[in-house]
Amino acid sequence: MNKGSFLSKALGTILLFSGFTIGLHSPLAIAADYKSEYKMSLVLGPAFPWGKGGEIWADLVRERTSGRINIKLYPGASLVGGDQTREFTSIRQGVIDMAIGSTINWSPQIKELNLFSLPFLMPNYQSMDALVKGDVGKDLFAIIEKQGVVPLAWGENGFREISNSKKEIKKPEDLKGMKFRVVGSPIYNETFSALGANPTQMSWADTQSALASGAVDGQENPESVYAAAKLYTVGQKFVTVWHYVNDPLIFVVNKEVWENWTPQDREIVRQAAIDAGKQEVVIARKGLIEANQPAWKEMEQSGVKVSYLNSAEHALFVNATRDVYAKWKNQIGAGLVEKAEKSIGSAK
Ligand code: X2X
Repeated sequence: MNKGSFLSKALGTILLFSGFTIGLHSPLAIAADYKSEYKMSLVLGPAFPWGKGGEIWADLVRERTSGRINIKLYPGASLVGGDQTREFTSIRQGVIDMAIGSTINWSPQIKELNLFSLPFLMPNYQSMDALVKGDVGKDLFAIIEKQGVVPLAWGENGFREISNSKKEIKKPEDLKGMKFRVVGSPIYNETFSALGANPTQMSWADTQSALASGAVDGQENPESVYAAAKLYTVGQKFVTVWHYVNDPLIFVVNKEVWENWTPQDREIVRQAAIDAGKQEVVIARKGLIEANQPAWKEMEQSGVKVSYLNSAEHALFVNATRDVYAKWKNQIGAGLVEKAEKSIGSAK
């Protein structure tokens, strides 16, 4: 081998090697390990604040990763056949890559999330904020993380108000014998039973037709859900704004999916979740935090009778559900509930 060809071979090897190295570290090579689509599970689609939050999150991630992470929305809990109470298990198992889920739907797997379903725990938005932004929120994220799911940010479904097709509700006796659709955690059955009603557990997917057919008389959901689903068109003409619970939303990613992303991309996804969560909360509270709650005023224009409780009426509902609260305080963990009570007390 002459000197010239040796040099050119050596140069070729160096070029080949450095080219290989560059190739490995280029964004394209990394993207090759990524899925072409990440599946995001949601119960409600972009017509609702919840799904809008999902859309914002997915869009921010796509923009900020230049398309390396491409997320598709699957509303209607369609990845679990509409059974929203199975969503959390499917995220753990990797059937779902990421999700924005309600604490109610995940509480069958994580009992501590029933905290937000304790009747009349949170009197207002300040108490909700105090919980999710404070130590309670941190504790709950640690619990979720231990279950193998990575929590990133909080959003909000909203204060859940009661509606029905029969009559105005102002006191617990008014619920007597009425059939109510409730969501998938036993605490709702117990709360409605304590109020003298006849609760029946049902997924959201089945709820609208059950209301339309009269199989159930009433339901409970935030104003944004009531309005976007036009529940007044399926006979739900009576609403009582009683603020008995508020379900936060949690933005999460499956752990393996998370670990497969570069640290830089993880940070992008986390920050996008935080940004989307903030925007989603603003959308969810629109028309509800202003004086006179214009969102409910608008429903009145659709022929809905919207009722509010004075403090004496409110106290009757609190008293009627006191035993449920006490029982579930222990189930959830008295320590966590006391921390939440304290946090709410100092937020007032
Ligand atoms: O099913 C409901 O009522 C809903 C849409 O609010 C939840 O997923 C908790």
